[in-house]
Amino acid sequence: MTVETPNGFTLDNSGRRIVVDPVTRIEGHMRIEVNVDENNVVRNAVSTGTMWRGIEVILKNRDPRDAWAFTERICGVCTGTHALTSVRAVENALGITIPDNANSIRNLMQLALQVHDHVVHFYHLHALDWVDVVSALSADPKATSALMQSVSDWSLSSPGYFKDIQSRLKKFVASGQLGPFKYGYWGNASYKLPSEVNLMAVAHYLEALDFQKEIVKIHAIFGGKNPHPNWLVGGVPCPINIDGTGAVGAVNIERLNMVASIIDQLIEFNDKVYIPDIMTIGSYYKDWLYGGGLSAKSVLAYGDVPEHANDYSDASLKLPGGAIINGKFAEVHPVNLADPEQIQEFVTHSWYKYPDGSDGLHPWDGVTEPHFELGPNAKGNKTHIQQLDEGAKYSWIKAPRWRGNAMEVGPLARWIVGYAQNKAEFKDPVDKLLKDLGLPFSALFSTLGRTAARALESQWAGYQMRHFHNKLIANIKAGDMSTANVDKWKSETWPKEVKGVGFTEAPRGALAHWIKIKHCKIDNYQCVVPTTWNGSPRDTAGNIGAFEASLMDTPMSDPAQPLEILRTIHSFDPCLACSTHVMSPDGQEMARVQVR
Ligand code: NFE
Ligand code: MG
Repeated sequence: MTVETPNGFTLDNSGRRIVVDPVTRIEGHMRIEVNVDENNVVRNAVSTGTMWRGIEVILKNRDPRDAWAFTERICGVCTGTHALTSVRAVENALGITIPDNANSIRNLMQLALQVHDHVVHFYHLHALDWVDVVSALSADPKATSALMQSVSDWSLSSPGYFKDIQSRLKKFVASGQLGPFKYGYWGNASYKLPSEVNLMAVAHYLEALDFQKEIVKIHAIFGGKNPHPNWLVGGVPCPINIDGTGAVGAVNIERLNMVASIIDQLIEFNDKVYIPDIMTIGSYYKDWLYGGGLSAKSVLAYGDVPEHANDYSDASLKLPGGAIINGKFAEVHPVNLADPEQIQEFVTHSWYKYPDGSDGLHPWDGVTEPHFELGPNAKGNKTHIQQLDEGAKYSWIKAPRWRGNAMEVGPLARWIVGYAQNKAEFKDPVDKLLKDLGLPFSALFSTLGRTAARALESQWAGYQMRHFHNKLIANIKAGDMSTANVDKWKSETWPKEVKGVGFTEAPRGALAHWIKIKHCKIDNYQCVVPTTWNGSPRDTAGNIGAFEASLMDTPMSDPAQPLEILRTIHSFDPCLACSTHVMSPDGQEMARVQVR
């Protein structure tokens, strides 16, 4: 049957159905189903979150000042970002301000997360969709060294170094215990890199694995630990004690110098490894420009990284906010999260129930009531679902919409918004990257574009970290040691009923929490997270979500090896732990790949 969606896609579910479950190298549990035509081109796509957690429900009646610690446990990957969003929501509700130092430290922590998450995503969750590890075994280490030295002056580039890496890889393969490399589709025709590029990328996979643990020390310095650093309503929970005396764990000059050194290292890694790898690998996949989906139509960002403490206006936010709909890039709409007309969540195709008569609900009035049922056309039984029924409820992810539109969020969305607003710091690197690769502007709206935007953002974030570190030092030198305002901590001063919203740009995209406080307790708490936007199922009107849209019209070289599906879905860096935050009670049996 063929269906036209309101957001401009033609869905045809008459061809062969292919099920990928679970999708691996992501956080959480997800399943993708597609129908392919006789040429193995995707003509219908169904994306579903297969777990339920219920954090929003757990928060009811708790102290709003504790909400950050619960919401932070939504995820250990985008660690800290839910806590930051939560303290901002409570501060917004209660009119609490934070000191300048706290703003710089929060930005340093959030930007450190961006770099850590983007580096780990590219090398450890996504690169193997493009890089054939087995092919690296046949590379010439000398030629690999020459290649590396032609693209970067990174110090780890000698023939001996690559020979060593290759020997380690050979031993690993000979042991038969392939670990994370076990289920790759090695040798698939969609892998296009010469052996030397594969070996270079494998070396960087290992280097990034080592390096990522350095980045998170920034969280440990300011927040006590990682994952799940500590946060505080009204500031940050770390005193500054510059001469090293006083409180145990206080931030002193030695710690601040360590942060500066990690920032220098991550800037160098971005400049000399991550960006050159994107350019080198990208140059072999210039023809693979699928997966654009909603990016060319409707993108959304809330903005983040305030230059000035307590100023969340567009003028202060260094990451841009705005909404673009139906490909009209000349018009970037302002986003108001408090406006019930703008953001609504739909559950027509999600395993939840709304009170009678309601359709889309604004998060302040949001309801999280699980309601698992399979549609009449789902095939299989309760323990082994062979096929979901996308005409009915089919996901634990709700369907958020901006003015009724399905939106893509994430690094690419942010960079498109910045580009559309003519901001040089976003426009120039995109133009340069496209020019260097010899690609047209339209190439940005693709799986590759999404992956490249993330790398550009990692680079951008490193320089912003240097800026906020300098700002922090200057402020301390000027005599300001304050890191928290606790003047409004006395709940007797709070209004009886009040509500607030806090937002951030998490690594995967726009994130907001809405809170309603009644008699000093949480009355309602709703999180709408990046993967809820991107991984959303159909809504009441029939609009498909960003993951689903991105898979449409993609040709597959071998549907029994759904590498193309993984490439595109991984380019969003999905996190189902975040998006469902709320498993099938029966626990569905998980097949790796089923092709019928
Ligand atoms: Ni669990 Fe998260 C991010 C949030 S979800 S990773 O980034 O918020 O998409
Ligand atoms: Mg939610």
